[in-house]
Amino acid sequence: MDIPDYPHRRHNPLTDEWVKVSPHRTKRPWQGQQERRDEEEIPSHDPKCYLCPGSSRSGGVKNPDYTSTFAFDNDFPALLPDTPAGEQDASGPQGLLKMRSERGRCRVICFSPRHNLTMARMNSQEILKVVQLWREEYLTLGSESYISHVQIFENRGEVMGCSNRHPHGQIWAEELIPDIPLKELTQQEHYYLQHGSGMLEDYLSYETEQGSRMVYANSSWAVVVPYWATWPFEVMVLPYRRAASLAELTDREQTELAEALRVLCIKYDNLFLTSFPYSMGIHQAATGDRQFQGTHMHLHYYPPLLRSAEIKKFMVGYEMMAMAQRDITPEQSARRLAELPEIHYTQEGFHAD
Ligand code: H2U
Ligand code: ZN
Repeated sequence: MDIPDYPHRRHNPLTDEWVKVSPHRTKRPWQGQQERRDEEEIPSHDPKCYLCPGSSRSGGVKNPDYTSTFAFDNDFPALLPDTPAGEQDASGPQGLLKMRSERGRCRVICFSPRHNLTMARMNSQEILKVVQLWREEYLTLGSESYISHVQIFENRGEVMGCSNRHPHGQIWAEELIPDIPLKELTQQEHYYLQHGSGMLEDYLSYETEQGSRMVYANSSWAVVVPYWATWPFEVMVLPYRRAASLAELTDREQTELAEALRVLCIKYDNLFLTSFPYSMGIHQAATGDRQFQGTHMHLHYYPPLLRSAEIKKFMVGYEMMAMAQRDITPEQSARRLAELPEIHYTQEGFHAD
């Protein structure tokens, strides 16, 4: 019996959760002609956009006339640096109800002064500036004594609830390590203590040799559809060397990360000939006293699209109540992404097969 052809579940060793795979439900999920969706003309500068150079933001602060990247404190931060410390001893029956105050800082980072760009249409040099900014922000925020974790993320596209199309991301730096990174750091440390090597290092060696889930690689980075991927076209971007954080990346690794992200974002746009939505997040070393062994930094990309620019995978019903589920297998997704051209569909020289 060939398990991958039948309904099965796969284990995610980073989170210790399972995902259900139902490959029989979609033999050919990408059959049918794609409609090329040319974006309506979007200006490179929008005076009404609060992220554009020279614009006024809520609260009246004016953005500088920045020419590359730009970071600022979020005007509507979810966390505040000066919240008084406090832990309310568990109350309620058997101490069931717990509460803690939490301090932190929220930042917004603009990837480019150009309102109508996305990473898929930025060049490697421009993307490198974003990588360098992520790294600086991680170092600066992480060096604050009370900050234990720096979450860098990007929420792209209207279907993801992104409020503004200007290319940007966010950073939430906080006192306590959030649940998902904490789980991944703990799982990696357990593996390291048990085996004496990094979980993702070993995993990547296996994937490189095995090949069926590789999307792209250069000499420092790989883009892989994880064996345990949940979202239809989810990928993980990770360095071959077990760098714990952006802080540890060499110049060459930073340059090659920019190139890997450029190619990935182009492939994503080419998949459904649309500006591809996703949530991206960087998982890396915690920045507080508690350090975890075996940490291998990586980026997760979770795109919601399933079959076209309009047809999206919903994580509802069974997924909300029981566990994650997917139809198309990670191997099918990886093959599809790997075969896509590295020239953007709006550029001359693009050929869809
Ligand atoms: P999203 O599009 O990913 O939601 O990010 C936009 C962020 O920008 C959001 O967190 C902030 C919002 O709080 N913002 C400002 O900091 N200043 C503004 O003038 C408007 C929006
Ligand atoms: Zn703008």
